[in-house]
Amino acid sequence: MLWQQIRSSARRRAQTLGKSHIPTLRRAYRVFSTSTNEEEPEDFGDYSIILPEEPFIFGTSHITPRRVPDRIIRPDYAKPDWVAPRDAHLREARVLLGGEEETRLREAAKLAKAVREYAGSLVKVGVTTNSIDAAVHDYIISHSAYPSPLLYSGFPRSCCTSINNILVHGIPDDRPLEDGDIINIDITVYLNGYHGDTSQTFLVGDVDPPGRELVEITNQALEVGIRSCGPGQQFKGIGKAIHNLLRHRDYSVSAQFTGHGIGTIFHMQPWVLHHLNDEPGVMQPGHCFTIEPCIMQGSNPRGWIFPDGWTASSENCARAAQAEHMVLITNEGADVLTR
Ligand SMILES: [Co+2]
Repeated sequence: MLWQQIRSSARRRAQTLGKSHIPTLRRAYRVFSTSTNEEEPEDFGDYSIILPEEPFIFGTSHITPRRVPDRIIRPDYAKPDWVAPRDAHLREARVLLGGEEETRLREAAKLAKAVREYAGSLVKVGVTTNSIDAAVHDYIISHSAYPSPLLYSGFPRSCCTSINNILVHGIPDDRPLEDGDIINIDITVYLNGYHGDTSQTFLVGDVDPPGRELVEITNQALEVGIRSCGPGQQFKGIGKAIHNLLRHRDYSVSAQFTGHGIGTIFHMQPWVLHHLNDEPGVMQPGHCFTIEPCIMQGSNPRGWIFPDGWTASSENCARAAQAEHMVLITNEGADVLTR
C-alpha cells in the first residue's frame, strides 16, 4: 500500500540522516493524508518515493553549475546580466521551410535525439543521476553545443532527471538509481542558434507491471498527440486525443506542464496543452513545437514543487512518466524531428 511505502521510504531517509529528521516522517504522513480515500489508499505498485532532503534547503544556489568552455555559443539567458526581452511572450516558433533555418532546427533536434539515446545507455542500477548529467554535459559540449537547461532561469544542471513520483524538472543528484525505478531524462541542446528538445522515460532493472504499463501508456499518449498534427489541424486536437486515450483508465494527464514552441528560443508560443481544452490555435506550415505529456497513475492530476523550486512531485506520490518529441508542421504533414 502507498502509505506503507511512503513511511518506509521516509524511515530509511530518517535513519540515514539521524534522529533530528523526524519531520520527514511527519510530512510523509501528511502526504498520505491528502489521499482521496484514507480508508483504502490507492495501490500504485512497488517503488521508492522521492522526497526532498531534510532539513530543507531552499533554491539551488548551493549547487555549483557545470562549466562550459568559452568556444561554445550560449543562448542569451546563459550570458551574464541578461534581461528578458519585453516581447518574449509574443514570439512564436515558426521557421521558413526549405532553407537554412529548417536545416539548423533539424540538426539541433537530431543531436538532442542522439544525446537522449546516449543518456539512456547510461541508465543502470547504482548509477547516480549526477554522473549521468556529467556525461551528458560532456557529450553535448564535445558536439559543439550548449546544454540548454544549464542556467535556464538558474537551473544548475545540464539535463532533468525525474524519478518515480517526480513529474518533471528533477535536478540530478547523488542518489544512485535503484532496481525498479523509472527515470525520465529530458535533454535539450542549443546548436547553431537553435534548441532541440526531447525526453524519454527509461526502466531501471526490474520494474513492476504497473510501472511498465505507465511508461507504455505515456509513449502511446505522445504518439496519439503526434498523429493529431498537420497543417490546418487545431492544437486542441492533441489534448483531445490524449484525453480519449486515457478515458476509462486509471491515469491522469498533468495540466501543470505544457509543450511549447521551440526554435531560436527554448520555450515560446504556441503552448501545447495535453489535457482536454478549447484553445483556438491552428497549426501552420513552419510551426515547430514539442508534445510532452506527463501521465500520472490514478485520478489526481495535481503536483507540488520541492523547496528547491524545480522538482515537481505528484501530490499523492503516485508515479509519473513523460515522453517528448519535437514536431515540425510541413506543407504535407508533420515531421517528428527527434525520432
Ligand atoms: Co520541452
